[in-house]
Amino acid sequence: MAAKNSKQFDPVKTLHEIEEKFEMFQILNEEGEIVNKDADPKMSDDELTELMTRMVYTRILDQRSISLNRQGRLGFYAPTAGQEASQIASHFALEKEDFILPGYRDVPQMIWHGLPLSMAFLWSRGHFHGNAIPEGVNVFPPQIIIGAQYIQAAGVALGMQKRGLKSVAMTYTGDGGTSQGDFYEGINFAGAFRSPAIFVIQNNQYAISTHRDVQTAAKTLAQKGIAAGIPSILVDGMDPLAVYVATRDARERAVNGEGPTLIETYCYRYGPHTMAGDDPTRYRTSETDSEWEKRDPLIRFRKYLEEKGVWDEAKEEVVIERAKDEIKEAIKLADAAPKQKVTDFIKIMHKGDMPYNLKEQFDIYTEKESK
Ligand SMILES: Cc1ncc(C[n+]2csc(CCOP(=O)(O)OP(=O)(O)O)c2C)c(N)n1
Repeated sequence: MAAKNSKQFDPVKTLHEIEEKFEMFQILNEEGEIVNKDADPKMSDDELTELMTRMVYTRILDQRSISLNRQGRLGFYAPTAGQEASQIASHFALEKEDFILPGYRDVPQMIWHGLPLSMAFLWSRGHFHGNAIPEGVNVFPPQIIIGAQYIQAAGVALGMQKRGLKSVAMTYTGDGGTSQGDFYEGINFAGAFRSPAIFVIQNNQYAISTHRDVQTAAKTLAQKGIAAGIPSILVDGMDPLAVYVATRDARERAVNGEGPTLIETYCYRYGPHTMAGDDPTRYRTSETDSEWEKRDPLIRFRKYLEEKGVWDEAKEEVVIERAKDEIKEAIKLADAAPKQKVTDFIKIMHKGDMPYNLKEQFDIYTEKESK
């Protein structure tokens, strides 16, 4: 028979009490109504318009990227539709001097942080020019190793802290990423140093085909931050206003020396995991898909903005056309990039005298490429 818990401490009760505290933070409901007036960020009409513009643009970019991939004109691509509030509204709270450490699905945030779209396309094609991030664009190349960016973000944030900068390092992973050791090491390190990091978990509920519920016994992913001693919040990841406010507040705390924050955005990806061939109908039902589509961040934000009189169909059409034109231009630029050569790759990766074995390969490729 299990021993009785002492009167002073009941670990089961403590667990339940902590888990119950993680209520979903929401400001804008599915109908586009403000349901949490106290938390309304009261953004200006221009800010609201800009945020909607970026989300619409990003949805078009997703649609075009999927077509370009199918035509063989893009390489690796991880669809983003459904995650616009989690991605774009969190980024909207950042400043240019902040650093982003993205995962492979976070290309939109990189673009809104200043990465030229043509470079994102080159990255997708595996062209090394896509990783030569321009000076002043504070983004890391998208991380493929699940969770690794969490440790790197803790390091970047510590560097900022040591330099006395008033900026933050923000990183993103998925629900699956929170099962990795790197996730725990990253949040623990940032917590211990109270460094200015913002850790976002985009909980789209699936790590490829594996549901979040079989990855962890934790009721929420946000509560994982508590063990690291850092403020943590569960947010409706389909609500751009709630995601924006959670990130804005996290940034404010970070630059005021109050340390890191963990944000779980509860959301959904409409498309497949990547364009490499997984079939979501094998692990999700069309009923669940349509339930989530009703919570769409663009639909609720559009309703809210139309009601306020700051958005209409004509405005949206202008954004859609602009996005299509810019995507066309960016693909042309990517097509015009010089073919990558092994010798260039070696030159970029190696500074100074080459060891003999590398030199041997360099000479072989110099010869091959001259033909
Ligand atoms: C360390 C590591 N293990 C496994 C993989 C293979 N892998 C690629 S994506 C993925 C699922 C990640 O899911 P999640 O973190 O929820 O992010 P999402 O793709 O949903 O955005 C896995 C296991 C990898 N890239 N890196």
